[in-house]
Amino acid sequence: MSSVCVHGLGYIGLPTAAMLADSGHDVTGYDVDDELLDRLERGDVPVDEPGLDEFVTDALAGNLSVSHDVPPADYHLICVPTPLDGERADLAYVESAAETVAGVLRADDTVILESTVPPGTTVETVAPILETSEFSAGEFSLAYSPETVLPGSVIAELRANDRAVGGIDERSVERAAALYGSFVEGDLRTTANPTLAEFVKLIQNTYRDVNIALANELAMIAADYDLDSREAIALANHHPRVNLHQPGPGVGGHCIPIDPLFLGQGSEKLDLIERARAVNDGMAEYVTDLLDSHLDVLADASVTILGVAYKGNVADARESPGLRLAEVLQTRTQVAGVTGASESGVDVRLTDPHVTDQRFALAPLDEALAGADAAVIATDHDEYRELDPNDVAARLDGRVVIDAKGLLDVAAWEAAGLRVVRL
Ligand code: SAJ
Repeated sequence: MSSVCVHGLGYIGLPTAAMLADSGHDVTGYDVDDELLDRLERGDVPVDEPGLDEFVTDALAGNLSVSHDVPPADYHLICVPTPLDGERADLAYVESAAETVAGVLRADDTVILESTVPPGTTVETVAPILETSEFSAGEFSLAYSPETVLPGSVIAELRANDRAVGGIDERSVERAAALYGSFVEGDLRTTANPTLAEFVKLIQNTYRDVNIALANELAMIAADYDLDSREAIALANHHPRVNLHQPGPGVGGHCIPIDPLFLGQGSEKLDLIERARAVNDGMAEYVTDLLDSHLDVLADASVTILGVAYKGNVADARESPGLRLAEVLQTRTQVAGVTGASESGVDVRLTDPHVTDQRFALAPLDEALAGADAAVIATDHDEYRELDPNDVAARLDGRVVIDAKGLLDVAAWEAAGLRVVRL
Protein backbone atom coordinates (compact mmCIF):
# COMPACT_ATOMS: atom_id res chain seq x y z
CA MET A 1 0.00 0.00 0.00
CA SER A 2 1.21 3.50 -0.81
CA SER A 3 0.95 6.97 0.59
CA VAL A 4 -1.11 9.20 -1.69
CA CYS A 5 -1.81 12.94 -1.60
CA VAL A 6 -4.84 14.06 -3.60
CA HIS A 7 -4.69 17.74 -4.59
CA GLY A 8 -8.15 19.26 -5.12
CA LEU A 9 -11.13 17.77 -3.25
CA GLY A 10 -13.92 18.56 -5.67
CA TYR A 11 -16.24 16.42 -7.72
CA ILE A 12 -13.45 14.07 -8.81
CA GLY A 13 -10.69 14.48 -6.21
CA LEU A 14 -12.92 13.74 -3.23
CA PRO A 15 -14.44 10.45 -4.46
CA THR A 16 -11.03 9.39 -5.83
CA ALA A 17 -9.38 10.07 -2.46
CA ALA A 18 -12.11 8.08 -0.70
CA MET A 19 -11.80 5.25 -3.24
CA LEU A 20 -8.02 5.01 -2.73
CA ALA A 21 -8.48 5.05 1.05
CA ASP A 22 -11.14 2.36 0.72
CA SER A 23 -8.60 0.28 -1.25
CA GLY A 24 -6.16 0.43 1.66
CA HIS A 25 -3.87 3.32 0.71
CA ASP A 26 -2.84 5.92 3.23
CA VAL A 27 -4.50 9.00 1.70
CA THR A 28 -4.21 12.69 2.50
CA GLY A 29 -6.67 15.07 0.88
CA TYR A 30 -5.41 18.60 0.30
CA ASP A 31 -7.23 21.65 -1.02
CA VAL A 32 -6.47 25.37 -1.09
CA ASP A 33 -10.00 25.99 0.27
CA ASP A 34 -9.54 25.96 4.05
CA GLU A 35 -13.26 26.17 4.66
CA LEU A 36 -13.81 23.01 2.58
CA LEU A 37 -11.16 21.19 4.64
CA ASP A 38 -12.83 22.32 7.87
CA ARG A 39 -16.20 21.07 6.64
CA LEU A 40 -14.71 17.71 5.67
CA GLU A 41 -13.00 17.45 9.06
CA ARG A 42 -16.46 17.86 10.63
CA GLY A 43 -17.77 15.06 8.38
CA ASP A 44 -19.77 17.51 6.23
CA VAL A 45 -19.45 16.41 2.56
CA PRO A 46 -20.33 19.35 0.31
CA VAL A 47 -20.50 17.52 -3.05
CA ASP A 48 -24.00 16.56 -4.21
CA GLU A 49 -23.63 13.03 -5.57
CA PRO A 50 -25.63 9.90 -4.72
CA GLY A 51 -23.87 7.75 -2.10
CA LEU A 52 -20.84 10.02 -1.83
CA ASP A 53 -21.62 11.37 1.62
CA GLU A 54 -21.49 7.96 3.25
CA PHE A 55 -18.56 6.78 1.14
CA VAL A 56 -16.43 9.78 2.13
CA THR A 57 -17.54 9.68 5.77
CA ASP A 58 -16.50 6.02 5.98
CA ALA A 59 -13.15 6.82 4.37
CA LEU A 60 -12.58 9.69 6.83
CA ALA A 61 -13.16 7.22 9.65
CA GLY A 62 -10.50 4.98 8.04
CA ASN A 63 -7.49 5.71 5.82
CA LEU A 64 -8.43 9.19 4.57
CA SER A 65 -7.42 12.36 6.34
CA VAL A 66 -7.53 15.95 5.17
CA SER A 67 -4.72 18.40 5.74
CA HIS A 68 -3.99 22.11 5.34
CA ASP A 69 -0.40 21.17 4.40
CA VAL A 70 0.90 18.93 1.64
CA PRO A 71 2.87 15.97 2.95
CA PRO A 72 5.54 14.05 0.99
CA ALA A 73 3.83 11.04 -0.61
CA ASP A 74 4.58 8.14 -2.97
CA TYR A 75 1.86 9.44 -5.27
CA HIS A 76 0.52 12.95 -5.88
CA LEU A 77 -2.78 13.08 -7.79
CA ILE A 78 -3.71 16.47 -9.21
CA CYS A 79 -7.51 16.78 -9.55
CA VAL A 80 -7.97 20.55 -9.67
CA PRO A 81 -10.41 22.41 -11.95
CA THR A 82 -9.42 23.82 -15.34
CA PRO A 83 -11.98 26.55 -15.96
CA LEU A 84 -12.51 28.22 -19.27
CA ASP A 85 -10.93 31.61 -19.82
CA GLY A 86 -12.59 32.93 -22.96
CA GLU A 87 -12.02 29.98 -25.30
CA ARG A 88 -8.86 28.72 -23.60
CA ALA A 89 -8.16 26.54 -20.59
CA ASP A 90 -7.11 28.42 -17.50
CA LEU A 91 -4.29 26.24 -16.15
CA ALA A 92 -3.56 28.39 -13.09
CA TYR A 93 -4.82 25.75 -10.63
CA VAL A 94 -2.84 22.98 -12.34
CA GLU A 95 0.29 25.13 -12.30
CA SER A 96 -0.04 26.05 -8.68
CA ALA A 97 -0.75 22.41 -7.68
CA ALA A 98 2.39 21.35 -9.59
CA GLU A 99 4.39 24.05 -7.75
CA THR A 100 3.10 22.74 -4.43
CA VAL A 101 4.08 19.18 -5.39
CA ALA A 102 7.53 20.36 -6.50
CA GLY A 103 8.06 21.69 -2.97
CA VAL A 104 7.72 18.22 -1.39
CA LEU A 105 8.78 15.99 -4.28
CA ARG A 106 11.26 13.14 -3.69
CA ALA A 107 13.12 11.00 -6.21
CA ASP A 108 10.97 7.95 -7.06
CA ASP A 109 7.66 9.70 -6.27
CA THR A 110 4.91 9.55 -8.90
CA VAL A 111 2.81 12.52 -9.98
CA ILE A 112 -0.43 11.93 -11.89
CA LEU A 113 -2.52 14.68 -13.48
CA GLU A 114 -6.25 13.91 -13.77
CA SER A 115 -7.65 17.36 -14.61
CA THR A 116 -9.05 17.79 -18.12
CA VAL A 117 -6.41 19.76 -20.04
CA PRO A 118 -5.40 20.73 -23.59
CA PRO A 119 -3.13 18.16 -25.25
CA GLY A 120 0.49 18.66 -24.25
CA THR A 121 -0.11 20.05 -20.75
CA THR A 122 1.52 17.21 -18.78
CA VAL A 123 4.73 17.38 -20.77
CA GLU A 124 4.90 21.08 -21.55
CA THR A 125 3.46 22.65 -18.40
CA VAL A 126 3.53 20.19 -15.49
CA ALA A 127 6.92 18.50 -16.09
CA PRO A 128 8.95 21.77 -16.18
CA ILE A 129 7.29 22.98 -12.96
CA LEU A 130 8.08 19.69 -11.21
CA GLU A 131 11.67 19.99 -12.43
CA THR A 132 12.06 23.17 -10.38
CA SER A 133 12.53 20.63 -7.55
CA GLU A 134 15.97 19.06 -7.34
CA PHE A 135 14.87 16.18 -9.62
CA SER A 136 14.34 15.82 -13.30
CA ALA A 137 11.55 13.93 -15.09
CA GLY A 138 12.55 10.28 -15.13
CA GLU A 139 13.94 10.50 -11.60
CA PHE A 140 10.35 11.14 -10.54
CA SER A 141 7.53 9.48 -12.47
CA LEU A 142 4.83 11.48 -14.23
CA ALA A 143 1.59 10.42 -15.92
CA TYR A 144 -1.75 11.68 -17.15
CA SER A 145 -4.92 9.70 -16.50
CA PRO A 146 -8.34 11.25 -17.15
CA GLU A 147 -11.41 10.57 -15.08
CA THR A 148 -14.41 9.57 -17.18
CA VAL A 149 -17.11 9.29 -14.54
CA LEU A 150 -20.69 10.35 -15.16
CA PRO A 151 -22.13 12.77 -12.59
CA GLY A 152 -24.83 10.78 -10.81
CA SER A 153 -22.86 7.49 -11.05
CA VAL A 154 -19.44 8.64 -9.88
CA ILE A 155 -18.60 5.90 -7.38
CA ALA A 156 -19.73 3.01 -9.60
CA GLU A 157 -17.99 4.43 -12.69
CA LEU A 158 -14.72 5.16 -10.86
CA ARG A 159 -14.49 1.42 -10.29
CA ALA A 160 -16.08 0.09 -13.46
CA ASN A 161 -14.84 2.32 -16.30
CA ASP A 162 -11.82 1.47 -18.41
CA ARG A 163 -9.08 3.98 -17.81
CA ALA A 164 -6.45 5.51 -20.08
CA VAL A 165 -3.05 5.95 -18.45
CA GLY A 166 -0.30 7.86 -20.26
CA GLY A 167 3.13 7.99 -18.61
CA ILE A 168 6.21 9.94 -19.71
CA ASP A 169 8.21 6.67 -19.64
CA GLU A 170 7.64 2.98 -18.95
CA ARG A 171 8.28 3.30 -15.24
CA SER A 172 5.70 6.11 -14.99
CA VAL A 173 3.18 3.96 -16.86
CA GLU A 174 3.79 1.02 -14.51
CA ARG A 175 3.55 3.09 -11.37
CA ALA A 176 0.38 4.90 -12.38
CA ALA A 177 -1.19 1.64 -13.56
CA ALA A 178 -0.30 -0.01 -10.24
CA LEU A 179 -2.20 2.69 -8.32
CA TYR A 180 -5.31 2.55 -10.53
CA GLY A 181 -5.12 -1.23 -10.60
CA SER A 182 -5.84 -1.21 -6.87
CA PHE A 183 -9.46 -0.12 -7.46
CA VAL A 184 -10.32 -0.03 -11.19
CA GLU A 185 -12.26 -3.11 -12.28
CA GLY A 186 -12.34 -2.02 -15.94
CA ASP A 187 -9.31 -2.34 -18.23
CA LEU A 188 -6.32 -0.05 -17.91
CA ARG A 189 -5.26 1.18 -21.34
CA THR A 190 -1.66 2.27 -21.03
CA THR A 191 0.56 4.33 -23.31
CA ALA A 192 3.96 5.92 -22.85
CA ASN A 193 2.53 9.18 -24.21
CA PRO A 194 0.59 11.45 -21.82
CA THR A 195 -0.48 13.73 -24.67
CA LEU A 196 -2.33 10.81 -26.24
CA ALA A 197 -4.23 10.20 -22.99
CA GLU A 198 -5.10 13.91 -22.76
CA PHE A 199 -6.35 13.85 -26.37
CA VAL A 200 -8.44 10.72 -25.74
CA LYS A 201 -10.30 12.38 -22.88
CA LEU A 202 -11.17 15.37 -25.05
CA ILE A 203 -12.33 13.35 -28.03
CA GLN A 204 -14.69 11.26 -25.90
CA ASN A 205 -16.61 14.36 -24.87
CA THR A 206 -16.28 15.88 -28.35
CA TYR A 207 -17.81 12.73 -29.84
CA ARG A 208 -20.82 13.22 -27.61
CA ASP A 209 -21.11 16.93 -28.38
CA VAL A 210 -21.03 16.34 -32.15
CA ASN A 211 -23.46 13.44 -31.92
CA ILE A 212 -25.91 15.51 -29.84
CA ALA A 213 -25.61 18.34 -32.40
CA LEU A 214 -26.55 15.86 -35.12
CA ALA A 215 -29.58 14.79 -33.07
CA ASN A 216 -30.53 18.44 -32.54
CA GLU A 217 -30.26 19.22 -36.24
CA LEU A 218 -32.30 16.11 -37.07
CA ALA A 219 -34.96 17.24 -34.59
CA MET A 220 -35.30 20.56 -36.41
CA ILE A 221 -35.43 18.81 -39.80
CA ALA A 222 -37.94 16.21 -38.56
CA ALA A 223 -40.25 19.02 -37.40
CA ASP A 224 -40.30 20.37 -40.97
CA TYR A 225 -41.60 16.96 -42.11
CA ASP A 226 -44.05 16.84 -39.21
CA LEU A 227 -42.23 13.84 -37.77
CA ASP A 228 -41.30 13.05 -34.19
CA SER A 229 -37.49 13.08 -34.06
CA ARG A 230 -37.27 10.83 -31.00
CA GLU A 231 -39.41 8.18 -32.64
CA ALA A 232 -37.24 8.42 -35.76
CA ILE A 233 -33.99 8.21 -33.75
CA ALA A 234 -35.25 5.22 -31.77
CA LEU A 235 -36.11 3.41 -34.98
CA ALA A 236 -32.80 4.37 -36.64
CA ASN A 237 -30.84 3.12 -33.65
CA HIS A 238 -32.07 -0.43 -34.29
CA HIS A 239 -29.37 -0.56 -36.95
CA PRO A 240 -26.36 -2.38 -35.42
CA ARG A 241 -23.93 0.42 -36.28
CA VAL A 242 -26.06 3.49 -35.58
CA ASN A 243 -26.08 5.22 -32.18
CA LEU A 244 -27.71 8.61 -32.54
CA HIS A 245 -27.99 10.64 -29.33
CA GLN A 246 -31.04 12.58 -28.16
CA PRO A 247 -32.03 16.15 -29.03
CA GLY A 248 -32.59 18.70 -26.28
CA PRO A 249 -32.57 22.39 -25.40
CA GLY A 250 -28.76 22.52 -25.46
CA VAL A 251 -25.71 20.82 -23.99
CA GLY A 252 -24.76 21.82 -20.47
CA GLY A 253 -22.35 20.86 -17.71
CA HIS A 254 -18.71 21.64 -17.21
CA CYS A 255 -17.33 18.99 -19.59
CA ILE A 256 -19.02 18.43 -22.92
CA PRO A 257 -19.48 22.08 -23.98
CA ILE A 258 -15.92 22.94 -22.89
CA ASP A 259 -13.67 20.05 -23.89
CA PRO A 260 -14.05 20.63 -27.65
CA LEU A 261 -12.60 24.11 -27.09
CA PHE A 262 -9.54 22.63 -25.35
CA LEU A 263 -9.06 20.42 -28.39
CA GLY A 264 -8.80 23.54 -30.53
CA GLN A 265 -6.10 25.15 -28.44
CA GLY A 266 -3.21 23.71 -30.43
CA SER A 267 -4.91 23.13 -33.78
CA GLU A 268 -6.60 25.28 -36.41
CA LYS A 269 -8.30 22.26 -38.02
CA LEU A 270 -11.56 22.23 -36.07
CA ASP A 271 -14.54 22.74 -38.35
CA LEU A 272 -17.35 20.22 -37.82
CA ILE A 273 -16.60 20.34 -34.09
CA GLU A 274 -17.08 24.11 -34.00
CA ARG A 275 -20.28 23.87 -36.04
CA ALA A 276 -21.57 21.26 -33.59
CA ARG A 277 -20.91 23.63 -30.68
CA ALA A 278 -22.83 26.36 -32.50
CA VAL A 279 -25.77 24.04 -33.28
CA ASN A 280 -26.00 22.98 -29.63
CA ASP A 281 -25.71 26.53 -28.33
CA GLY A 282 -28.34 27.59 -30.90
CA MET A 283 -31.01 25.30 -29.45
CA ALA A 284 -32.12 28.02 -27.03
CA GLU A 285 -32.89 30.19 -30.07
CA TYR A 286 -34.82 27.34 -31.66
CA VAL A 287 -36.94 26.76 -28.54
CA THR A 288 -37.56 30.51 -28.41
CA ASP A 289 -38.74 30.34 -32.05
CA LEU A 290 -41.10 27.50 -31.12
CA LEU A 291 -42.57 29.57 -28.29
CA ASP A 292 -42.85 32.56 -30.58
CA SER A 293 -44.79 30.57 -33.15
CA HIS A 294 -47.20 29.08 -30.60
CA LEU A 295 -47.89 32.17 -28.49
CA ASP A 296 -49.78 35.29 -29.58
CA VAL A 297 -47.20 37.86 -28.49
CA LEU A 298 -44.12 36.26 -26.99
CA ALA A 299 -42.90 39.53 -25.51
CA ASP A 300 -46.09 39.86 -23.42
CA ALA A 301 -46.14 36.24 -22.32
CA SER A 302 -45.08 34.53 -19.14
CA VAL A 303 -43.07 31.35 -19.67
CA THR A 304 -42.14 28.82 -16.99
CA ILE A 305 -38.88 26.93 -17.49
CA LEU A 306 -38.92 23.60 -15.69
CA GLY A 307 -35.34 22.65 -14.89
CA VAL A 308 -32.20 24.75 -14.60
CA ALA A 309 -29.89 21.84 -13.70
CA TYR A 310 -27.74 20.98 -16.72
CA LYS A 311 -29.19 17.46 -16.79
CA GLY A 312 -31.70 15.22 -15.03
CA ASN A 313 -31.51 14.45 -11.31
CA VAL A 314 -28.44 16.56 -10.58
CA ALA A 315 -28.22 19.94 -8.81
CA ASP A 316 -25.45 21.35 -10.99
CA ALA A 317 -26.49 24.36 -13.10
CA ARG A 318 -23.19 25.07 -14.85
CA GLU A 319 -23.68 25.90 -18.55
CA SER A 320 -27.37 25.24 -17.95
CA PRO A 321 -29.54 24.99 -21.11
CA GLY A 322 -32.55 26.20 -19.08
CA LEU A 323 -30.73 29.34 -17.96
CA ARG A 324 -29.45 29.96 -21.46
CA LEU A 325 -33.02 29.72 -22.74
CA ALA A 326 -34.13 32.24 -20.09
CA GLU A 327 -31.42 34.61 -21.26
CA VAL A 328 -32.30 34.27 -24.95
CA LEU A 329 -36.01 34.72 -24.22
CA GLN A 330 -35.36 37.86 -22.25
CA THR A 331 -32.82 39.35 -24.63
CA ARG A 332 -34.97 38.73 -27.67
CA THR A 333 -38.20 40.04 -26.18
CA GLN A 334 -36.56 43.09 -24.65
CA VAL A 335 -35.51 44.05 -28.17
CA ALA A 336 -39.14 43.47 -29.18
CA GLY A 337 -40.08 45.76 -26.28
CA VAL A 338 -38.15 48.61 -27.86
CA THR A 339 -40.25 48.24 -30.98
CA GLY A 340 -43.41 48.64 -28.94
CA ALA A 341 -44.60 45.09 -28.21
CA SER A 342 -43.72 45.21 -24.54
CA GLU A 343 -41.99 47.33 -21.96
CA SER A 344 -40.20 44.63 -20.09
CA GLY A 345 -40.03 41.57 -22.32
CA VAL A 346 -41.20 38.09 -21.50
CA ASP A 347 -41.82 37.17 -17.88
CA VAL A 348 -39.58 34.13 -17.34
CA ARG A 349 -40.18 32.00 -14.26
CA LEU A 350 -37.63 29.39 -13.22
CA THR A 351 -38.18 26.28 -11.14
CA ASP A 352 -36.06 23.23 -10.28
CA PRO A 353 -36.52 20.61 -7.55
CA HIS A 354 -32.77 19.86 -7.25
CA VAL A 355 -30.94 23.16 -7.67
CA THR A 356 -30.53 25.10 -4.43
CA ASP A 357 -28.30 27.95 -5.68
CA GLN A 358 -29.97 31.16 -4.46
CA ARG A 359 -28.67 33.25 -7.39
CA PHE A 360 -31.32 31.93 -9.78
CA ALA A 361 -34.52 33.24 -8.12
CA LEU A 362 -36.21 29.86 -8.35
CA ALA A 363 -39.88 29.51 -7.46
CA PRO A 364 -41.61 26.34 -6.26
CA LEU A 365 -43.23 24.49 -9.18
CA ASP A 366 -46.86 25.41 -8.38
CA GLU A 367 -46.01 29.07 -7.99
CA ALA A 368 -43.92 29.11 -11.17
CA LEU A 369 -46.76 27.55 -13.20
CA ALA A 370 -49.58 29.66 -11.80
CA GLY A 371 -51.10 31.77 -14.57
CA ALA A 372 -48.23 31.24 -17.03
CA ASP A 373 -48.87 31.16 -20.78
CA ALA A 374 -46.44 28.35 -21.57
CA ALA A 375 -44.16 25.83 -19.90
CA VAL A 376 -40.87 24.43 -21.21
CA ILE A 377 -39.40 21.20 -19.87
CA ALA A 378 -35.68 21.89 -20.09
CA THR A 379 -34.26 19.17 -17.83
CA ASP A 380 -35.10 15.47 -17.61
CA HIS A 381 -35.61 15.29 -13.85
CA ASP A 382 -37.62 12.24 -12.75
CA GLU A 383 -40.05 14.60 -11.00
CA TYR A 384 -41.14 15.96 -14.38
CA ARG A 385 -41.89 12.52 -15.79
CA GLU A 386 -44.37 12.11 -12.96
CA LEU A 387 -46.15 15.45 -13.42
CA ASP A 388 -49.94 15.22 -13.51
CA PRO A 389 -51.07 16.87 -16.77
CA ASN A 390 -54.46 17.81 -15.31
CA ASP A 391 -52.76 19.58 -12.44
CA VAL A 392 -50.45 21.49 -14.81
CA ALA A 393 -53.40 22.35 -17.08
CA ALA A 394 -55.31 23.73 -14.10
CA ARG A 395 -52.41 25.95 -13.04
CA LEU A 396 -51.37 27.29 -16.45
CA ASP A 397 -53.31 30.07 -18.11
CA GLY A 398 -52.12 29.21 -21.63
CA ARG A 399 -52.10 25.78 -23.25
CA VAL A 400 -48.57 25.49 -24.68
CA VAL A 401 -46.03 23.00 -23.30
CA ILE A 402 -42.66 22.58 -25.03
CA ASP A 403 -41.24 19.19 -24.08
CA ALA A 404 -37.59 19.74 -25.02
CA LYS A 405 -36.47 16.50 -23.32
CA GLY A 406 -39.16 14.17 -24.67
CA LEU A 407 -40.43 13.16 -21.22
CA LEU A 408 -44.16 13.52 -21.47
CA ASP A 409 -46.88 11.13 -22.55
CA VAL A 410 -48.19 13.37 -25.33
CA ALA A 411 -51.60 11.67 -25.58
CA ALA A 412 -52.28 12.06 -21.84
CA TRP A 413 -51.17 15.69 -21.84
CA GLU A 414 -53.27 16.49 -24.90
CA ALA A 415 -56.23 14.77 -23.28
CA ALA A 416 -55.77 17.28 -20.44
CA GLY A 417 -56.25 20.06 -23.00
CA LEU A 418 -52.61 21.05 -23.45
CA ARG A 419 -50.78 21.48 -26.75
CA VAL A 420 -47.47 19.58 -26.45
CA VAL A 421 -44.61 20.43 -28.80
CA ARG A 422 -41.88 17.81 -28.54
CA LEU A 423 -38.27 18.22 -29.61
N1 SAJ B 1 -27.43 15.53 -23.63
C1 SAJ B 1 -28.26 15.65 -24.73
N2 SAJ B 1 -28.51 14.55 -25.49
C2 SAJ B 1 -27.98 13.32 -25.18
C3 SAJ B 1 -27.14 13.20 -24.06
C4 SAJ B 1 -26.87 14.32 -23.31
O1 SAJ B 1 -28.76 16.74 -25.04
O2 SAJ B 1 -28.27 12.36 -25.91
C5 SAJ B 1 -27.10 16.71 -22.82
C6 SAJ B 1 -27.48 16.59 -21.35
O3 SAJ B 1 -28.82 16.92 -21.14
C7 SAJ B 1 -26.50 17.56 -20.71
C8 SAJ B 1 -25.26 17.42 -21.58
O4 SAJ B 1 -25.69 16.84 -22.79
O5 SAJ B 1 -26.98 18.89 -20.80
C9 SAJ B 1 -24.14 16.60 -20.98
O6 SAJ B 1 -24.66 15.46 -20.31
P1 SAJ B 1 -24.00 14.02 -20.37
O7 SAJ B 1 -24.79 13.14 -19.48
O8 SAJ B 1 -23.84 13.59 -21.76
O9 SAJ B 1 -22.51 14.22 -19.84
P2 SAJ B 1 -21.84 14.88 -18.52
O10 SAJ B 1 -21.37 16.24 -18.90
O11 SAJ B 1 -22.69 14.75 -17.32
O12 SAJ B 1 -20.57 13.90 -18.35
C10 SAJ B 1 -19.68 13.74 -19.44
C11 SAJ B 1 -19.49 12.23 -19.68
N3 SAJ B 1 -18.79 12.02 -20.93
C12 SAJ B 1 -19.16 11.10 -21.85
O13 SAJ B 1 -20.16 10.44 -21.72
C13 SAJ B 1 -18.29 10.93 -23.04
C14 SAJ B 1 -18.72 11.64 -18.50
O14 SAJ B 1 -18.42 10.28 -18.75
C15 SAJ B 1 -17.42 12.42 -18.30
O15 SAJ B 1 -16.66 11.90 -17.21
C16 SAJ B 1 -17.77 13.85 -17.98
O16 SAJ B 1 -18.45 14.38 -19.12
C17 SAJ B 1 -16.48 14.61 -17.72
O17 SAJ B 1 -16.14 14.82 -16.54
O18 SAJ B 1 -15.75 14.90 -18.69
